Amino acid sequence: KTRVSPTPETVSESKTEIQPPPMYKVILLNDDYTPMDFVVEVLQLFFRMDLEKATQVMLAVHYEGKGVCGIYTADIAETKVDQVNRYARKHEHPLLCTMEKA
Ligand code: TYC
Repeated sequence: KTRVSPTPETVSESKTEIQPPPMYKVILLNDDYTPMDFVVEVLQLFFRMDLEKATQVMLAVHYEGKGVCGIYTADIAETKVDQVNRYARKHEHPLLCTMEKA
């Protein structure tokens, strides 16, 4: 028999089971010391941007103070933040990466 409307159970499930996960913006902060080339390299390495897009995002951060590198689920965003901050420290640059709820 063909159903023409959802049962109450289906309506309830659609509310409790198919909500998208919370998303987080990964943010890059400007500073006075990290070389522009290094920031472009980071954006290419960890956010899969091409040279043109990475340069555009780096300059936006440089002039506006901060910028969004990408939007991810909590686990992926945390991993990106950690990778960028570790990579910056390894190369002795003060570059800071953080996240906030989208
Ligand atoms: N402001 C830095 C400079 O003039 C460049 C820079 C851009 C640093 C973006 C950090 O997130 C950053 N060398």
